Amino acid sequence: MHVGLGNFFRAHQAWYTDRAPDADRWGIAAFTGRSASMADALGPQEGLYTLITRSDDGDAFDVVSSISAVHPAGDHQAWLGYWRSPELAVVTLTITEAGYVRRPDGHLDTDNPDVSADVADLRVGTTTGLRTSPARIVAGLRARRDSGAGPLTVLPCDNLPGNGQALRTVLTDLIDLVDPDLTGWVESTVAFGTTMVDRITPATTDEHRDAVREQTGWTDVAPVPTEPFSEWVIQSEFPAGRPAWEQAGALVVDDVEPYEQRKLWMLNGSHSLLAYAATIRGHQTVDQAIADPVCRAWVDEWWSEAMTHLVLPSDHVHAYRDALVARYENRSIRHLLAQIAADGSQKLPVRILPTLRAELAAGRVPPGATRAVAAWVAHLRGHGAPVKDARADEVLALVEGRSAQEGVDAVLGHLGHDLAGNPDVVAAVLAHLTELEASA
Ligand code: CS2
Repeated sequence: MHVGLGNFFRAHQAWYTDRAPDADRWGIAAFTGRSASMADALGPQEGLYTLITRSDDGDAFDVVSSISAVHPAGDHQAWLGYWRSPELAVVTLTITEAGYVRRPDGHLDTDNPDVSADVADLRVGTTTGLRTSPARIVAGLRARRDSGAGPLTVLPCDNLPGNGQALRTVLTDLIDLVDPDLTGWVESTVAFGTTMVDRITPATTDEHRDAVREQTGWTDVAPVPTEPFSEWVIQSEFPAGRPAWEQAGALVVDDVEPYEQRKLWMLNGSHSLLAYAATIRGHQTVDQAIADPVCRAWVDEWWSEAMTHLVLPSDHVHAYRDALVARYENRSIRHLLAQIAADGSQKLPVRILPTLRAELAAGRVPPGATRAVAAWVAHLRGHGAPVKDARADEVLALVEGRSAQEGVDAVLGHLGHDLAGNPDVVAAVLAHLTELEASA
């Protein structure tokens, strides 16, 4: 089963499952996340869709057939039915960073009105109108325990460090509030895996639908454009089995953290830097930004800082960096910076701040990391890509009606008192902000 039936999942987990040699023994029951429209699009296509793999050499078109059932998130009876089935072995998630409804300390955000409504519903056993993914999963876990359907694996695939533990923390918080008796069963029966996922996957446009029609003759209302590169690194137990993903190219490891840090800091960190800073310079896509020598120098500077703190062998990290440049230069995927800019409140802390803090601990004030923070402040102040954030009210309030200096102080205070209390960091962010806004 999968939660978060978006393009990323369809270019990634669904594709690996389709390519596994035992694919005919598995099917994915896929549920939408926040938007139900993908269920309407894929239902009539029986879950089938075209993956368009785009490189500067041209397009490849493949039909992916691993999705065997498609449901809107609200189809709660179907949801519980799968959890009760002993055939359910793995639940994968792509619910975005915001979908974990975490506070900055990683615990469940119980002040979120959707969370409090879900807590009230779960306490009285009403589960049909649940709003958040953690609450739906708790309802599913309960159904599984009550039906005696046995162990399974929950495998988050979002860009969060330690995503397995991140999910386990919010679920444990929720279970403590609504059904503490469930805790022991979850601990003894459910495996939480941790994964690093990597494939650049833009949103679908009419141009993609037209390309499928022209090149293959099929009408597909929801094809998925993606790049040739793909990586999936998995650390998990699978008490109920899994598709042979490793034979489709996934890497199964004992410790995913070094891969996760490499990808989150180098790829996602530079993505966020460009999403805020390069849009101020008028760029719309990643390929435009990386072709601009000014933006390229910013990215190189950021990479040098982040790479210092990675533990994977240096040749491996350098090869990843070279591959990243080529991936960003891929003009045919038109990856919009405005898409990447969304939910900065959830992304900056995990993509940029670990390197910023590691550099400070080494006695340096890193220009690349402080520029990324400054670019986010500029974005909140109305420059570059528009603000679209699950916590927009909270983060916009940090800068509204305030001077640049006050805005920097407030944003750094929000990101961490250690940062706000460091005059060198405050000065560096303010200097970058002034420079970025002057170029707007
Ligand atoms: C991007 C990611 O939108 C974003 O925040 O940084 O979706 C990125 O494209 C993927 O993680 C690539 O694997």
